[in-house]
Amino acid sequence: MSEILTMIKDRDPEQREFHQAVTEVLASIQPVLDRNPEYRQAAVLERIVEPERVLMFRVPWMDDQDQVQVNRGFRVEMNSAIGPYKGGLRFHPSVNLGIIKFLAFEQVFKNSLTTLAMGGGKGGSDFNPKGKSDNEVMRFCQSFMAELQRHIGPNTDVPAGDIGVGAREIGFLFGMYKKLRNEFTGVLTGKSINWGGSLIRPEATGYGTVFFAAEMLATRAESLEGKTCLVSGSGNVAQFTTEKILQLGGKVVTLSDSSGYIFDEAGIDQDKLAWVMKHKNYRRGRIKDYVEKFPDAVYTSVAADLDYNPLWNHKADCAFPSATQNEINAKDGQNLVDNGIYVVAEGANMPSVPEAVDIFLESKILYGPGKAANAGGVAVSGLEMAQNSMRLNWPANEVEDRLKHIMKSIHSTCVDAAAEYGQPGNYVAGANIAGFVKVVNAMLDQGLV
Ligand code: NDP
Ligand code: 2IT
Repeated sequence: MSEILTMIKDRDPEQREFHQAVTEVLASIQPVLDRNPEYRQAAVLERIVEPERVLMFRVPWMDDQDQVQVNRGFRVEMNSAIGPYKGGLRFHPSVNLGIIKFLAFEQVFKNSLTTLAMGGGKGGSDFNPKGKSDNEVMRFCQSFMAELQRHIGPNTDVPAGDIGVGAREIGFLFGMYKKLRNEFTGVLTGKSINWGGSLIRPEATGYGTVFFAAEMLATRAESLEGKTCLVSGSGNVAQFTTEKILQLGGKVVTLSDSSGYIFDEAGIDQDKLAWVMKHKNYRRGRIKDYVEKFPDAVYTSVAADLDYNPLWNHKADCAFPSATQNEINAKDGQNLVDNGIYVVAEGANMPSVPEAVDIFLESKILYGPGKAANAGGVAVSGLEMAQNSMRLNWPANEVEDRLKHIMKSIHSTCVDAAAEYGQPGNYVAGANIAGFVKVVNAMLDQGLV
C-alpha cells in the first residue's frame, strides 16, 4: 500500500490534493485486499490511481478590452469501467492538474455508489469567472469547448457543472458543442429545463446531502426537525442544502464565501434564502451584503491566513460544508465537536482535512464523507442522461423521489459495507469499500485495458 503512495508522490510530487484523496481511499480498503488476493495480482491499485487519459490544453480568448488572455483547460478521464466518464467542470483560479485529478479520483467512487452506470472524470480551468462580463464568459466557454468537443460525447464523456460553472456556463458550452458537432445531444448535464435539462438537477446536490444527513440521523431515531445547522458556501450546493433543511424543519444560521461568513441567529428563512439566491446567481454579489438587507445578522470577514474558521465555532447540531476542499482544518474539526455538532454531511468534495476526519471518526459522530453525501448531484445528472436518451422529461416529484431513493440506497450500501468489514458506523470506510469493489470487479471482468 505504502509503495503505491510512494509511487504517486514520486511521479507527481506537487499534486498534494490528489495524494490526500488517494491516501484516504487506500487506508480504507486494506481489508478488501486481504480478502481478495486476486486484486493485488491484477495490480488494480496501480491501475486505479492512473487516469485512463489526461487532456490539457490552451484556451485563448479575447477580453472586453480586446486583450488576448490565455488560460489552461483540463479534462481528466479517470476510469470508464462502469460507464462513460462523468463529472463536473470547475472554473476557479486555483485549478491545476492535481486538483482535477483528486476530483476525478473521488468521482470514480462516488459515481459507483450512485447505482447508475457512470465512470469518473473531471475537468475545468484556472479561468476566474468572477468579475467577468457575460460576453467574456461566453468567449471563454466557446474557446474551451472548441478543444474539448473532440474528446467528449454522450456515450464517451459527459461533463457538468462544479465551482464557477452553473447554468450560464453550461448554456454557452452546449451551444458551441452543438455548433461544432452539428448534433443536439445529451453531452452535458445541468442544462436548462427547456432544452434538455432535468428538473431538480440544480437542487440535487444540496437536497441529496440533506437526505443523506436525514438517513444518518434516522439510525439514531432522530430527524432534522428543530436542528440548528451550519452551512458554508453560498453557491449552488449551499443554497439548496439550506432550502431542504428548511423544508425538513431545521434552522440554518450561517452562509459564507471566500471572503467571510454571515451568522443569522434567527435563522435564514425561505424569504431570506430567496434574496441570497437572487443576489448570488443574478447580481453575482457577495455574502457580506446580506447584513445590509438583514441587519440583525452579523458578518465576519475571514482572513485567508487565520488558523481556524470562526464559522465552524458556533453551537449547533449539524454542519454542511458546501464550499471547497480542505475548508475544515484540524482546529475547525475540534471546534465542531466541542460545540456539540454530531452530524457532518459533506456537500463539498473533500472539505475536511485528514486530521479533522480522524477527529470525527474518533468522536463517533455521524460523519458522511462527500463521495457518499454529495452524490445526489451526479446521480440526477445520470437521470438527466437517461431522460435525454429517451427524449422525454420526468416531472419534478418523480426525479426527487428517485433522488431520495438513490440517497437511501447509498446510505445503506455504506452502512452494510462498513459492517461487513468490521467498522460499523464508519461511513468513510463504507463508501470507499463499496465504491472500490464495484469498479474493480468491472475492471477485472474487462481484462487488461
Ligand atoms: P459554486 O461556484 O456555486 O459556489 C462555490 C461556493 O464556495 C461559493 O460560495 C464560493 O465563494 C465558495 N468557495 C469556492 N472556492 C473557495 C475557496 N477556495 N475558499 C473559500 N470559499 C470558496 O459551486 P458549487 O456550490 O457547485 O460547489 C461547492 C462544492 O460542492 C465544491 O466542493 C464542489 O466540488 C462540490 N460539489 C458540487 C456539485 C454540484 O452539482 N454543483 C456536486 C457535488 C459536489 P466565492 O464566491 O468567494 O468563491
Ligand atoms: O462533484 C460532483 O459530483 C459534481 N460536480 C457533479 C458532477 C456531475 O456530473 O453532475
